[in-house]
Amino acid sequence: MPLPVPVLPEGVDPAWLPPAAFRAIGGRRTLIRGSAPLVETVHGEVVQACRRFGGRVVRGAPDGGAYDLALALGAEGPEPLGEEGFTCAREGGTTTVTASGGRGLLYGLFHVVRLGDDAFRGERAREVHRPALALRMLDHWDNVAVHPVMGQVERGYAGGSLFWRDGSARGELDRVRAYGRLLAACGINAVSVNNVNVHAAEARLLTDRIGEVADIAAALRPYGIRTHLSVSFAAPVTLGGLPTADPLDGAVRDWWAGATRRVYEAIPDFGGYVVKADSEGQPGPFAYGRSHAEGANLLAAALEPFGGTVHWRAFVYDHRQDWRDRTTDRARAAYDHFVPLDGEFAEQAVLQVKHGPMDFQVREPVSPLIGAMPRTRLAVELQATQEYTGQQRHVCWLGPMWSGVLRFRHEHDQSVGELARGGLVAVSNAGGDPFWTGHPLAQANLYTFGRLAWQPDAEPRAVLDEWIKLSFPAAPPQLADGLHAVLDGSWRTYEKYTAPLGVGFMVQPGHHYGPSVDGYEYSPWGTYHFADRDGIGVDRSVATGTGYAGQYPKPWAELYESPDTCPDELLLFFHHVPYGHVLKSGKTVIQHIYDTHFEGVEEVEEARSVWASLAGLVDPARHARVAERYEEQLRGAREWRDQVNSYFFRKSGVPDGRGRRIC
Ligand code: GCV
Repeated sequence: MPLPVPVLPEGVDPAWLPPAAFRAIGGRRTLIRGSAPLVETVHGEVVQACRRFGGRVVRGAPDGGAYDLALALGAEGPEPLGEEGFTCAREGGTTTVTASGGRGLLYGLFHVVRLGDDAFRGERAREVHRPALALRMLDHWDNVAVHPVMGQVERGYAGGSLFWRDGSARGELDRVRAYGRLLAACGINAVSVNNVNVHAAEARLLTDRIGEVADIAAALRPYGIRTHLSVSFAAPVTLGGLPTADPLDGAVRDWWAGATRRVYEAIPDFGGYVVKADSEGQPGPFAYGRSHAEGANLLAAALEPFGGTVHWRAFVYDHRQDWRDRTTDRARAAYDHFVPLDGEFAEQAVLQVKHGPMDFQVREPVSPLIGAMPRTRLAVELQATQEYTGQQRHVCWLGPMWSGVLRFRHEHDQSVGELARGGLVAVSNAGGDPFWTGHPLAQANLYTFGRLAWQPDAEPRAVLDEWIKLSFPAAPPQLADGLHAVLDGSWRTYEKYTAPLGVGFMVQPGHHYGPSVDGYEYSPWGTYHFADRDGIGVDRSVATGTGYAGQYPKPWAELYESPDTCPDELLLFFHHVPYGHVLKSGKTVIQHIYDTHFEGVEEVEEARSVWASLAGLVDPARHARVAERYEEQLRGAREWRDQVNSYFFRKSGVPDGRGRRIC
């Protein structure tokens, strides 16, 4: 039986799957062969498209006619396709997609949707498509109950949670299924449904509330998405009533084994656990004098009989640092904690590493940990939710930043995309907002994440092009050009008007929106810029600083070690330099700060007017929402410019070389 396509609630945006995206398929004759649960999903998709556009679908044995499209589960070809791969070819007027698993066939269908009419033109040589990374996951930082400070979704800028509301399951399972459909269409195959900061209500999802998670899993399953859960390391104590959560304690091991068995009884294809331990106040193995490998292996052992995985986060650092202590460097922490444990993690344990050493700033170097644990499965974590990049009030398309991270090569000529054997993860930017992501243009980040997780060396601009074509199927060239104009360079624009040259933070403490140059300067969180009257930046060299630069292999360690060779965009992350230091661009640091902040605001003004010119080419509600957010972005960018420029003018006493007014 074909599975009906989920119906979106009135007013909810179809994002990159508007009905018109299926026009090319829907008007043709399609044959679907094979039997597996996800084939019913594929069948349902094609049936709906044909109903809308007048085509025909035949299931099972061919009826003797000719077909424009054949979607078939079949025997493997010369190369293994696995559960998720597919082939696509066109010969004799038929486009054929074959796969050996239902997920592969679903991804093949969405491939044809992306190709549109091109899928049905001329001949196409057989192509094999397989995801580079087996796990492509979104982590939701959704709270079950509304947290007094963080709200329903920690760092959420897209309305409430898709899953939870005021302590209960939200229960809108068709919407969850529609979410799964969008995710499958860009290649995402796993979702963790609750915050890594596990509060009391979330903790119980593991035990007596597992049925609520099972309902979500059932809604996501038809689109090939596996469900994961964030759990608390202290669960044996807080939920199990044991006196300890010591990972080497037999009763603790038994408790996790039993709890995990019950999870799999409820959700047979459950993906596994996500754990934030000994991090920002979350409990962990340090309390028992145990290592993080011992902690992770405890959960890995519980999951192992069922094929599940524990994603153990490497975000471990001292958040109660004394700002006077210049020897402690937060950037060093993950490497210092975890590199000595390389080779000690069980096979079912994946170490999940943030892409940079600090915390999702607009510019950071790639974490040195990613290249330093060859005997450990690593997953790389990105942040689609725009905590530090404009909170979905500012346009900031992160494709170029993520692509730069994934293409970065540590050593042995392996890129980050290749080293991420445990998968690519993003903190989700989606929620209950009718546009899913608060800012309608932030949908592009979610889509780009999925496509880069499938193919980490994909050209981000080509991915953006796909998103534009799918989301706006009838887009005249003027709209596509306009969308590129406002999105392509938006990350660099954001960087220009915020913290300069890789130094990071300078945000309002707590909520992290808007400028506060000294907001974190005397704080325990370890996030400093050390600006004084002579200069700015953090000396992380081996010779005179914290030694962080030495955590990289050559050539990076040498390149970052000296201000003469360090790339401009990371200069202040690695070095404390005088305001008069001349960058490779030929400008002094202080003039660079002034210039980029003026330019950043001008670029937002320009983008705002490009967007205004697109009125009439996009639907009025979307146009109005984006236009309104541009007003806020421009206000915010001016505030950033004026606070940052004034601060450095007052510190340095150096006037702007171009004589512009600095407040
Ligand atoms: C979920 C940053 C964020 C926190 C987040 C943390 C993490 O510190 O500000 O909200 O907590 O990262 O990644 O665990």
